[in-house]
Amino acid sequence: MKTLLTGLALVVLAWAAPAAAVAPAPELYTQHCLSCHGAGRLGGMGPALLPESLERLKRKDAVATIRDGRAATQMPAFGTVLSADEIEALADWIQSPASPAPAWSEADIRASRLEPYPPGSLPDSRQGEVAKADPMNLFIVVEAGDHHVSVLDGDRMERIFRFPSRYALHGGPKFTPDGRYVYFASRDGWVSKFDIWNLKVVAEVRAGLNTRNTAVSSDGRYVAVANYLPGNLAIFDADLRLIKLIDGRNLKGDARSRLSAVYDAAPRKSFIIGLKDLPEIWEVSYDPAAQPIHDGYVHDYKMGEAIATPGFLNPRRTQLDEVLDDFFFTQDYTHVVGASREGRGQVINLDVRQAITRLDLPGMPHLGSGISWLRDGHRVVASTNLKDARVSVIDLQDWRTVATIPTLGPGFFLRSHENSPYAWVDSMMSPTARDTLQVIDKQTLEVVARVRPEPGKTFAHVEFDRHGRYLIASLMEKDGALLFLDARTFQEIKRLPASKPIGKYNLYNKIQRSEGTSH
Ligand code: DHE
Repeated sequence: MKTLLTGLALVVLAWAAPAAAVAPAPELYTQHCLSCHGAGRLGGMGPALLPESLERLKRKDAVATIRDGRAATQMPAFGTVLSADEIEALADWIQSPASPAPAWSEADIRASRLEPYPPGSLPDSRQGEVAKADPMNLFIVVEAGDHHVSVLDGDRMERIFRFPSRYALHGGPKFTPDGRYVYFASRDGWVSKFDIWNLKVVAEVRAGLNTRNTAVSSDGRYVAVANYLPGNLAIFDADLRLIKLIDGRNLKGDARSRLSAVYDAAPRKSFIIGLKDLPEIWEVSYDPAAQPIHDGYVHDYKMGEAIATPGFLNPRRTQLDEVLDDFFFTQDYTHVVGASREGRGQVINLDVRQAITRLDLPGMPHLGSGISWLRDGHRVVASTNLKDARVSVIDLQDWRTVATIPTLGPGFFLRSHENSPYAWVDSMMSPTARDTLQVIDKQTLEVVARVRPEPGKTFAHVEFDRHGRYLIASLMEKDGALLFLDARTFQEIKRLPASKPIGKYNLYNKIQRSEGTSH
């Protein structure tokens, strides 16, 4: 009887014990996260923690990051400081909309600007290791594993410099025409201007809270940044001083859009801008002689001298019948070959400002990584597919699909060079074939080789050297590598260790707008 009573008492005691209190997530944030991730979750030393910034992070990974921290970063482990319930509460909270809604005004942009090396403070000639290299055969490499950028001497196949970048750079870095400066955009909106001749970050600005990419005008005078949050296009001068913000609104001003990307259309002296939520494509001229445009739009951002010439730095809109946000441009930039979110393709003529034909492209073409070349006297464009194991090849004269090349899996990037008979495609969207690059003969349109250096490890994104003699491909792993492959024999020549190298960018190919790479 005594034992039974004791047992009952224990049960009652256990039932009555209060559950450990879970502090509200906003309080936990203020106490543990704010010093690095910033007020309003807008980011600071650490990245922004807004749903828009965390779209790519699965909830279970957010929980694991808070609990275990992140190796090789400043993010500590909170597993011993916070309870499991508190960690769950924080993970939920950072993935819910911030209140008040995050804002990033002109004043915020201007106040964020940093200029460690003002114009004129560094030598106007190439210094140190850069002076010894062919300046046009340098490569810039974005290493996402530990958020660094490397500079490679393409002739010696050596890394000559490595520096920490902003958190999560994305998209192609963009070069000035003389090859001295390169601009990087981070997903959190930071744009950094790097002086390649002096190996120094010379200016930075936070252009938005969630940024897609950046473009540099072909005269090197303007830098345009496409933002998701807030949905706008920010235009800067070459030293990253804000000139103008163009809001992602339609003509009537009653609908808004995020901007999906901005590209430089050098032959047109303009930027072309894709909209994520509106069926429009914009062209913003940076030619001071641009004709006035009377589109009825209220241009309410009247800053600086940019509006002195109407039409100049103001959007010219082409209305579409559906939203397009992934593009390939013909070499003269007259035509945009675009795909909708559902993968439907169409061709838009930027001069007549309308769609001229639809494309027969199944699956989800990734036209943004399209490349072109001459085949039997016809210029063709090839595109990978994000859903299907195929590369589509389209004739740019009659817009017919001339071939569908079967691949091992859905691919992301396609690359070649004027001096190479081959195009290289990955299958990085495939769980089983992401470790293999395939080599396509540009004339027969057949896969002629497969390169699989490390089974099971993601192997993707290729960039040729300026002469087309070799190419560099990424082993996209935390302890990854840059593999130098002979362009004719496909054999490995050399390997450099790298921390999840993503994109590689050859100065010459980018500045000359090689037909085999993106620009
Ligand atoms: Fe990218 C370029 C959009 C996911 C690596 N990516 C681009 C560009 C756009 C874009 C619009 C062109 C920018 C330019 O040239 O200035 N990317 C998107 C997406 O919408 C998508 C599918 C989803 C997203 O989260 O944004 C996406 N991209 C990725 C990745 O997951 C990749 C593989 C790894 C990463 O860094 O996030 C990735 N994107 C890249 C790279 C380029 C790029 C390496 C530049 C390619 C080049 O050679 O120029």
